[in-house]
Amino acid sequence: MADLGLREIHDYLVPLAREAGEIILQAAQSVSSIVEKQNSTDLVTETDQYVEAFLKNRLLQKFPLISFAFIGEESYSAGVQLTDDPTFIVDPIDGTLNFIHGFPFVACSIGLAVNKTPVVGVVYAPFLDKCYSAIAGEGSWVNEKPLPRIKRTTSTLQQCLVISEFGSDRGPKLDAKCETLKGLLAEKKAMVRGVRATGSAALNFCLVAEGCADLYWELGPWMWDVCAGYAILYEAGGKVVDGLPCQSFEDPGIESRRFLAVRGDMDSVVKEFWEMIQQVEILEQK
Ligand code: LIP
Repeated sequence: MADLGLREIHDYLVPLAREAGEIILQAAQSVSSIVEKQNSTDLVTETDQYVEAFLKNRLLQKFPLISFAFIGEESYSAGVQLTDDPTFIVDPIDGTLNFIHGFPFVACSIGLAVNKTPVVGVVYAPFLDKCYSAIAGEGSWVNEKPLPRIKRTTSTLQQCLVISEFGSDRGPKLDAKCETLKGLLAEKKAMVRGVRATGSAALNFCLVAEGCADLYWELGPWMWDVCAGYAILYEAGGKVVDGLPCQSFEDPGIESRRFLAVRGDMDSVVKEFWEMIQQVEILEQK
């Protein structure tokens, strides 16, 4: 991996993400061309497409000698497979709905995966001017300052601040998610301290990495929503387990679309969380 020059790639991606952030900030002044994808909560704008094309061109121009694949949210078409080859995985605007409304949890997320494992990640939130980044084996940073390695872990679910999202699924899956969240908020035996939703999966990973939240649970995000955040979380000492009850605490991988991101070794809390999940058979459906 070292011969890929991960440091050089990281150092190129940080200012590139900031440049993309500038485009996003400018465009936010008059958002136009909002198009529905799956439904009226799953949206795309001209800016998403513009920023993705900008990033793709710049990445492929900069690294022409190494054969990188590219997967981006807006140019992805069903059937494209993530392979073991080095692949840039990009969400030009994670939190598109927030972008449209001016809710500040918006991020440009650029990850590099090798063997399907995130090895470099940059998540830049232009409205907050926060840039999270990481290189596998070298550390993680926020605004270029080292992100302290996670020390405090919680031993019970009751002590946790949880992040979750409703996503764009409607119908029985949304009901099952809501039932689960209701249990987390109301059940006396495992009542968490609170549940938050930012609307950006990439930033949710960073918030757990930074220690602002203990758990992030979401079923549905795609690899571009999570790839960069994964690298940042792992380098800060956190990890990802299956978002649905499972026999092992193994990482389900960035393509799984079922994530429970935690601050380090919290296996007993993970078990408690899994027990709280309602209507698992509905949530398991693809
Ligand atoms: C969004 C995620 C968010 C999730 C949404 C959506 P987008 O990404 O980051 O957490 O709940 O369903 O996937 O579409 O704004 O890039």
